[in-house]
Amino acid sequence: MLLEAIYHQSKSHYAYAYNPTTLHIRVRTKRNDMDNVYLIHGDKYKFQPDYINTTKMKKFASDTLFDYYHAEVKPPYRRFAYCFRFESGDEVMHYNEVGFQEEGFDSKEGIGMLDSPSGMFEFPFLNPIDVNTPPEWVKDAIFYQIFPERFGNGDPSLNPTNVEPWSEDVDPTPQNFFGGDLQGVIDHLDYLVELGINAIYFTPIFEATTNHKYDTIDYLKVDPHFGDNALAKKMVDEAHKRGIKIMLDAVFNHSGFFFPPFQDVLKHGEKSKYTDWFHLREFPVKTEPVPNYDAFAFVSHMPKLNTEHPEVKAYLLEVARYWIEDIGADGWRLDVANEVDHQFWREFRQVVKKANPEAYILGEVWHNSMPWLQGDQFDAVMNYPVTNSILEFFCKGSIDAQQFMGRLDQMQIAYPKQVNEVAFNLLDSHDTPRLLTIAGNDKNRMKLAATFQLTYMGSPCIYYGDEIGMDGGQDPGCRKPMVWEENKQDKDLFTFYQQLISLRKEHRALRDGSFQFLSAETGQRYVAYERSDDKDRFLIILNSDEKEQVITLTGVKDGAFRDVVANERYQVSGGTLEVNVPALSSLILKDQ
Ligand code: ARE
Repeated sequence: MLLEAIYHQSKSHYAYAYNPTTLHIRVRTKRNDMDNVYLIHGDKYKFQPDYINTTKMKKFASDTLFDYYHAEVKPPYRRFAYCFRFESGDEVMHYNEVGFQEEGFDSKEGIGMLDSPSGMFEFPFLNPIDVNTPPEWVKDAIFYQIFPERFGNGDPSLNPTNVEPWSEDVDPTPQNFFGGDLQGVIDHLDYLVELGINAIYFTPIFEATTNHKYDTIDYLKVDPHFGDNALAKKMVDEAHKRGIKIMLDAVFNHSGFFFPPFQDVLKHGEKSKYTDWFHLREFPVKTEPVPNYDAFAFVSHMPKLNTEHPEVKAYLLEVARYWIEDIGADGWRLDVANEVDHQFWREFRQVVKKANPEAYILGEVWHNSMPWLQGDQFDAVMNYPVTNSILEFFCKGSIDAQQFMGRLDQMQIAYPKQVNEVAFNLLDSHDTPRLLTIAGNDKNRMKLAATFQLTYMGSPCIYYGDEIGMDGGQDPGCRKPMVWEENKQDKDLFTFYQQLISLRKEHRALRDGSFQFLSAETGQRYVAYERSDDKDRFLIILNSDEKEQVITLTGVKDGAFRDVVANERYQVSGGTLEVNVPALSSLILKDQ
């Protein structure tokens, strides 16, 4: 037993409230080290032998070095004291906050380390207000990301000057405009209904100079090239009528160069009443050769806002409230979320959840984000670590099945379960090359990645145009205008997405059912996993290898299954299923 590998931390992603009555407790051990792991628990004010319970923990995740065990408990008095018992061969070890010892409460020496709760780990009290409770609807959401300048041109009278022809043959550049607007989105809402998505994530729609609008001038006004606030309200209402939620982009880390307070600073220097709105280092304020004020990266036209300043805070919090309460948006995606102070986000959450308790707060953080996910700031983050694992396994072939499983399991353990249930699982975005391009233009690889994404937990997001075969490299290449000519759309891909989306919508098991790998072996290029709830059971096998594979799954619960595409019958008996899966293809089996 390798004691050095054992890890637990109370009131963290290793011990958290899943809901107002349930605690989740996790512990880490060396991979394949333990035969059994138990949680020994009781009330912290009555931690006596007769009142102590033992719950067997389940191994629920593994990565290259470690196994992770999990138990769910419902402490009757909402207070909780606990320790662990590990069994490996003849060895037995107990572990509490003080450390390790062999004897437990049943030892001949007496109740040993369990006779007093003083050495125990504790979850002191389960207070409902502290529980991270993301909105329920997000579990069912299938997002579609729209970059508004490039989705549809519904009102040419709003076109910027020198607008390019709406054609995928014209290269998008950092500067050019194609004329997309909000009317263009309204005009195509029925297309999105046909595809099946039920939520839209918009990159910024507020007044700004650039085509991407991340350089805000006025946070309370729709960009005049996109329409006006009344049209935004109409778009939200039209979307809601069709069962589609709307999430907007909050760019609160920085403003644009032409944000009036920043212009005031440029004009009046030290005398400006807005000097504290930014992080200015010296006067006069200079943009060249590098800005002498804090900015997004080194981008001079994006001065960083001082979100600790009461006036800045009041202004931005009113923005946060306005678009949710008055316009009816259902959520905020927070740009450069990890560079804004935590206190600002805490107050932001209060304002947004007051305006609409069901609003979704999604942080743009590309890394492990636990400090923002404790229930007082974000509901979830853009899940780029999962994105990268999916792309590396299915599109690039740079990791094997076992590494893939380990990487995904690491994200399972990294966050509380309720966060993973609403994690924003994208495969590409306006900041990355398109999925088809990452897949080396191999549609089969793209389909495998999308199949995994749409049968995995979390909220999948499809970047506009992926569903009809659009390609494109890194920004700005990934921002071509949407292809609307039917003869140029890849209909096969559209139908593929449509069918998968509808399968996910029909079966809750594919959304927040349990997820269990059945096969993810070292050196292999295929994976198999089971998704199930009390109604349905799916066995999904994805072969990312260039060769056909004969795959034998063992330890599967017996039953009759049908292939959801070809409708062929499969039987699991004696816990075994043998299937032939052609190169670069998938098999989705549903129980009968
Ligand atoms: C423009 C050019 C780029 C050029 C850049 C810098 O297009 O080619 O590299 O300028 O000069 C917006 C526009 C971009 C624009 C940018 C600056 O959409 O087109 O780029 O403004 O004018 C990090 C941040 C993350 C950020 C990404 C891009 O942490 O917040 O970089 N994403 C958001 C939005 C962007 C937006 C901005 C921020 C600014 O989604 O669209 O850009 O408002 C690693 C790091 C991450 C890093 C990630 C990507 O994993 O860990 O921190 O994200 O790579 O680089």
